[in-house]
Amino acid sequence: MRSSSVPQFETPSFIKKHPANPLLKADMIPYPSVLTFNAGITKYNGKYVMVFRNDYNISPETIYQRSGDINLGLATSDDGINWSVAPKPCWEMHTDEIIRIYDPRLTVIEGKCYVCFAMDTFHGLRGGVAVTEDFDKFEVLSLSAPDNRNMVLFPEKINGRFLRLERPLPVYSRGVNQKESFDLWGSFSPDCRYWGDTALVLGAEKVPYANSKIGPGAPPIKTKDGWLCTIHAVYKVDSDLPCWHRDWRKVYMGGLMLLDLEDPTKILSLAQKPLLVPEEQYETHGFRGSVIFPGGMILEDTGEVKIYYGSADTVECLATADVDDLVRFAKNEI
Ligand code: BMA
Repeated sequence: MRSSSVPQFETPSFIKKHPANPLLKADMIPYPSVLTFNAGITKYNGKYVMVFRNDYNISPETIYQRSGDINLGLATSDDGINWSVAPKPCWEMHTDEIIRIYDPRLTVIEGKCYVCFAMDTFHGLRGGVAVTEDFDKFEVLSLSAPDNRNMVLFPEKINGRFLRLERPLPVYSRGVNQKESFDLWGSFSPDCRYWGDTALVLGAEKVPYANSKIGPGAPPIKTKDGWLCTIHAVYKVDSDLPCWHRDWRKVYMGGLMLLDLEDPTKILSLAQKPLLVPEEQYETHGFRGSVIFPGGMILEDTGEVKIYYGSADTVECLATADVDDLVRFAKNEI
């Protein structure tokens, strides 16, 4: 929800929000489903593949307490626009310690599909990396210490090592007014199991359209000018309500930056304006109004880039743009 205290951000005109939006919604899911959003999308074995977050077992009374169950659903497509949903969810984790996994991100590296995911546990939020070859069996390779999540993997190794972007949530070390000012970090790994050489990539204070936390968006795509990398950025509208409160007021926007090809923990350029702003009805109204959460980005041979995003924590949507426009926008040339 917008208020007069929110600066009037707008999506740049070279971005086209797809007329078929939302591409995925609960009534397309052949098993219990209330919210279907924050999907990871990639191309794998000639098809578009989507693994989406499916919230179920929630009622209007409990929905705002985030107390429902979540499984991950699978959908495939020949064109990236029309999706067929598999008859059953593909993955769910629930144990005495694990509450749920959610917000998958897909990256194909050397023929295998890696899935980054967030995990709520009774002892904190963890970020996980798993690998699959059939979207039926998932091998968990690593789980972070709490609190961390929003992980995304680069689609190729950097100097022989995997690189992931991530968003730790350091609360204890932040002052009261800053306690949601979380930043975007990067870590390297030889095998996706052991992570290190962790470096700060982007501090939230550097993002002009965020006054709160930021985090990685979709797995980056490679261009000749650098790695194009989306982020999510949060603008808080004067309210002290916790984010799970029914009357919370935060705007989640998509942003864009260009990272160095040799060392992607270095930013070449950060777009000073947001890339995706919630404006359409399906973005401003839903379980959480005014949320755009990018999770998938595909560069087509034509130069078109498909950017998939969770919308209002309720449905999954698509925006498209030309790769050259995206690069120019990241460089603040348009
Ligand atoms: C983040 C995560 C996402 C969600 C977003 C907006 O903190 O919980 O899953 O889409 O908030 O509610």
